[in-house]
Amino acid sequence: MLNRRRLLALGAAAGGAGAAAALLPKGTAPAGAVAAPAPVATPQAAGGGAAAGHVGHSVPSGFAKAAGPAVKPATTPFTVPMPLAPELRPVRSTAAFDRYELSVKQADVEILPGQKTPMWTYGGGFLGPVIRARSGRATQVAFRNELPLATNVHLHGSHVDAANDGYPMELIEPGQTRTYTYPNTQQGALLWYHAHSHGTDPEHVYRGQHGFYIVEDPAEAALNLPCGAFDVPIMLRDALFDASNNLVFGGNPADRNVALVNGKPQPYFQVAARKYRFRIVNTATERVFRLSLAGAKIVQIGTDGGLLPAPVEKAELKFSSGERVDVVVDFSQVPFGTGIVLTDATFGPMLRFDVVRRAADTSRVPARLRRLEVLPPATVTREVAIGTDFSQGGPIPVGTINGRPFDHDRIDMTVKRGSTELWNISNADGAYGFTHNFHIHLVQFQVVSRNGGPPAPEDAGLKDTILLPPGDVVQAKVHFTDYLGKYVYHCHFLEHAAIGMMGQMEIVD
Ligand SMILES: [Cu+2]
Repeated sequence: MLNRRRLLALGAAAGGAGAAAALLPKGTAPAGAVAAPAPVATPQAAGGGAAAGHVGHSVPSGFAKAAGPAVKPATTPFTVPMPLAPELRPVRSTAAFDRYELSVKQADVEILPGQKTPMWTYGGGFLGPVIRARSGRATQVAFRNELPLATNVHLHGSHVDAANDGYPMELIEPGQTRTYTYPNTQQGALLWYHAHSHGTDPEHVYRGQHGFYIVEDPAEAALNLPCGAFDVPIMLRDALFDASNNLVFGGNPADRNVALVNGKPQPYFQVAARKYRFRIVNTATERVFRLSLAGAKIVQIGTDGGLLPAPVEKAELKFSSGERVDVVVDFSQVPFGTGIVLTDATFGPMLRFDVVRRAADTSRVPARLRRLEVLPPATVTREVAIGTDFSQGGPIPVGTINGRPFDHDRIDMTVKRGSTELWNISNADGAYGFTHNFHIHLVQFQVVSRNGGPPAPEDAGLKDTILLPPGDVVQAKVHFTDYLGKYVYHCHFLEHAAIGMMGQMEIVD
């Protein structure tokens, strides 16, 4: 045991970005887990047999090809345009809501130039289509599961009743349709929808179950930020391919060697010499992006839960799986014909903006964007420690919160409706060097402190997911306003949540 721990700690110290990967030496699913007829495996360590009965489906022959050994695809940078996500149109609009329909289905998607990659998609494309909601007006989204596997949908960042939150044990069986209703009572923000089936969601998200959901609100519209064609959602993630262009799942997420920008490796994006708003979401299952831009300034205007109180110029955007950054880039001072490159600290060049034309620009970035609500005083303080337990001795460690893996039959904390709480959220894996992050369903919280000092720059505003480097402690103020019921909180490195790094609260009167 000690040897194992020591080895892992050493590996973590030496491995840098590979540190978290050491946590899952065999991956959460064996290599080739999608190869027919092998079952889609779920970690046995997931806690309480939580996933039993919901996973272990056999993948029908021909549904997904077995992946061969991973390769590094040879692509030429900046030769393909960055695609834009399509917008989903409502099938019906009433006085009360807009109804959307979307299929979850396998499709061959072009990621690498001229090649097809089988994926599990929303609507057939790499990017789940943009669902555009208005604050104060409900949406219904009917998801029809055309996969031969059970799945479900969580709208990440949404403030929604428990029955519509995509609880990890509530699945949509193959051939079934489930309609989720979202009230959109929150302020404008980029949310995203994705699979949240316990134990299997790392694979579902990795294979393509991720899409954009934008809440717009009138106060935000009145600010006159860049809008329309100049308000561009961008999805960043990673991938690993075999020689036949299949996605390779399993193994070490840190080994995924291709970064994808709206589903393409190193695309270009032609822009006018004016301001653009880019709403960026990290949909990688386990990844921290650190982006910088040479040649123009990045001004961050928003984060997970919507606009910041004021714009902030950033030299680097640092955000982990599930987090969003909302930025404005002004290309008006960039000479025509110039390409400026968005670069990630790990992957290097990600995306080139090519300034190719003029365009009128009456948009602005006001000095004040949105007042941050002052939350009531907290009446409860909780400790929430995220960790890894190797004591079971199996091939895969157990992920824990406060020492225990997820058990859907256990309520880990009972929260009083209307209360405000302080959560001391700590990464207890400092000795192993594992990075985690932390996502709370239902709420947008405010970071009070990090490691006893002021919040980090990336903690500002309304957050639903925060990065937790090894040993970090974040104090967050969380206000529970209206909904009752069971909600989960978890590490949003999905491979970690799948092995148990998840807990649940019940909100009661
Ligand atoms: Cu984690």
